[in-house]
Amino acid sequence: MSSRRRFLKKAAIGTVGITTVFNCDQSSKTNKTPLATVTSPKKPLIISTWRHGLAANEEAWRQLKKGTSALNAIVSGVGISEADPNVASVGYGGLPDREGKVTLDACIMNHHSDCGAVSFLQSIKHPIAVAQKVLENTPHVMLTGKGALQFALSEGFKEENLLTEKAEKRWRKWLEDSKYKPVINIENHDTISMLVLDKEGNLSGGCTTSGAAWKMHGRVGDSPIIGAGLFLDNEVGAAAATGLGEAVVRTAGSAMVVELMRQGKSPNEACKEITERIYNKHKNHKDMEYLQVGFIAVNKQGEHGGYSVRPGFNYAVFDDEKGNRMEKAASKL
Ligand code: SD4
Repeated sequence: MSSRRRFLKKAAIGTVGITTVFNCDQSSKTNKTPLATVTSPKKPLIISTWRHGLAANEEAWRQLKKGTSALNAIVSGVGISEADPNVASVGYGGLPDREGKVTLDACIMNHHSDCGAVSFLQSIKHPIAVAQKVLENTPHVMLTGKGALQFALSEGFKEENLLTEKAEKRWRKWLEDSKYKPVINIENHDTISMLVLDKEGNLSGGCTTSGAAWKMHGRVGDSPIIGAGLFLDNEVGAAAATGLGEAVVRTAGSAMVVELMRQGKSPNEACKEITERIYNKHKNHKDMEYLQVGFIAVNKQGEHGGYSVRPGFNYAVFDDEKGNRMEKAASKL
């Protein structure tokens, strides 16, 4: 037998050996988690960023229980925040850019890793629903600006004014000295990211925002970028971000959280490690002064977690056992 064939044979025997060890539950001989001790997943489970995540969870849960697909449940759930004029960071009522324009970013991803996104979209109240149409009805993953609007109109969405009187008033006030200084997000009204583990144990997620208030016209944050604002791998887990998008894009935040879960970290540990990495990378950065980033994550076992740079971040969790409630995330500072 050639040495190469002998090597392959040995490798194959090795693999069978590991499988046998697992089947006999003698896993202490390996450092992998034995299948037998994986707790049965809590499902369905929904987690969403910030306090307005409670209302979003409520609606998504109602949809899931009716048998609606996870993706449709996400669109309906975060659609509550998009339509709420009192949520100043998502959809209708969102704070505008420097020019007084409300520009929206959103993305959605299913358990097959299919995704759809829109960025710099104006005049459409439900960007998450347009992102879903990008996923379903185009060969692409992201449409932006005018092209995204054109596509939305072709799908039957209607243009409307998204700048509420209240948001316009705040913009006019800001114009008085026009200082660009992102406000650290501690007031529980921010980008909504939602992660779902459905009753089949499949993961999906969505993220929608009006982005940073007073941003430059044309600025796109992390929220529509798969890997930054949202990422999932149905074999491992899902993660999503809120906060200063530039910092999340620089570090491929959500994708990194999922990778750490793949390596065996819990959702909490994974969120903490990536948040700390972002903090360390920004320690001497001009953005440090207003750096706030928070992550939420869920794994296939239905464990969830969250962590942020600064205190104040929380997320809404809905499961059968405890219903809909807020969880406080720990923070670095
Ligand atoms: C952005 N990440 O556009 C969004 C804004 C946000 O919490 O999440 N604020 O940068």
